[in-house]
Amino acid sequence: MSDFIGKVRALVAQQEGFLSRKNEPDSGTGNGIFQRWKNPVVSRHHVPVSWRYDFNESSNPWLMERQGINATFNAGAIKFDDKYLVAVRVEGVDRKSFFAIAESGNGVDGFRFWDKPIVMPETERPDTNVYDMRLTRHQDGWIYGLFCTERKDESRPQDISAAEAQCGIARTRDLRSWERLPDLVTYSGQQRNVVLHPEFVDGKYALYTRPQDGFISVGSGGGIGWGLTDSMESAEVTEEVLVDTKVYHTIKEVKNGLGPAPIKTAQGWLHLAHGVRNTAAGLRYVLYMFMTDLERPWEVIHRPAGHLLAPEGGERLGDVSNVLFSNGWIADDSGEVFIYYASSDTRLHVATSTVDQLIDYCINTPGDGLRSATSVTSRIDLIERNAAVLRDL
Ligand code: M1P
Repeated sequence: MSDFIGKVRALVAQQEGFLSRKNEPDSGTGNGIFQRWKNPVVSRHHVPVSWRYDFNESSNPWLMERQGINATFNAGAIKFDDKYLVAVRVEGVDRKSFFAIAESGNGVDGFRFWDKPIVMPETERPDTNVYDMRLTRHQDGWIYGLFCTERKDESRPQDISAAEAQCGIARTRDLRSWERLPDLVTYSGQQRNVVLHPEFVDGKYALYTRPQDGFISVGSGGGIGWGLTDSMESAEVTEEVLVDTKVYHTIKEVKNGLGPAPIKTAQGWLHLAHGVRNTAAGLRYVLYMFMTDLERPWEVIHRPAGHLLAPEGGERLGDVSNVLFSNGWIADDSGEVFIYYASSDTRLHVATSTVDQLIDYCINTPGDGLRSATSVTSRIDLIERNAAVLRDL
């Protein structure tokens, strides 16, 4: 065996060892609502070495990593053929993102990428960058992937950084071959974080939107929107109503956006979203929940105050620090819920919970009274109810 082949073997074996690592619950983080798991479930080290190195000695005598990977984050998720699949946003060192499916047998470890990234067809107007796919298994029988398509804002040719975000749409039956459909048409300037509701509403497809004036700033865009379209083959939302608005001095003061498609329960739809506020250290992204009415999914019925998950420890650091973002979760038939969340635009984690716990969290967590005084009243109420229990201990 040549020295070169020996090095290739060592690379493959090293990665195999890494991929075989078992994950375990992070014992310090249980709070009765969810359980974080210790290791990220997908990191750039999970990306197959054959996607990064050239294994030909004559073209790559130094065995250099020719096409590095920068990050693996913001993944859509779905249970498919009894496996837990995540449609990962893989970002190369060239800053271009693409989608790739990683699969696990138990949802918490052993994630392995399929043999190749997804080949996402383009429209007549090619995407510069695609990312953050939300997967929805729709009542019509298709699996839809809705994602952000980013292109240069041609109306501002002098500004190199001027970008435009819109909602790209594709569908599949097997997650391997994808049919690209025309981008969503809305009458807001830009769109990101668009999510397809899994069921027809009044015989139409229903979309959660996030209207925004600019690429980063939502401007007059007031929050998470809702609109209907007759078809996904030429999707057009003519009217957006607000489901969950941004609110002064809350975790979603600057902007918010829906995460994955909602989970249907007997008590209503469970929603996971991200809320953003500004700080002296930059934007802070946290995850929060709310529930909407079963028949009228655009009407919020429970809105617990504050965040469900916020960046902790190593999660705080990465390419875009102080960010948690989620666009994928899986609810098993058993009621267990796997929340896939990314930290700081760098790596993907999992936290587990159950549908019952998340419903209880949404229904019984006090809402935000929007003033310090109301927060104190609510906390004193809790302290006084607990005092009786503590007395009898
Ligand atoms: O960098 C944090 C996130 O910023 C954007 O989300 P939003 O449009 O809600 O601000 C997206 O680019 C997302 O991918 C990214 O994680």
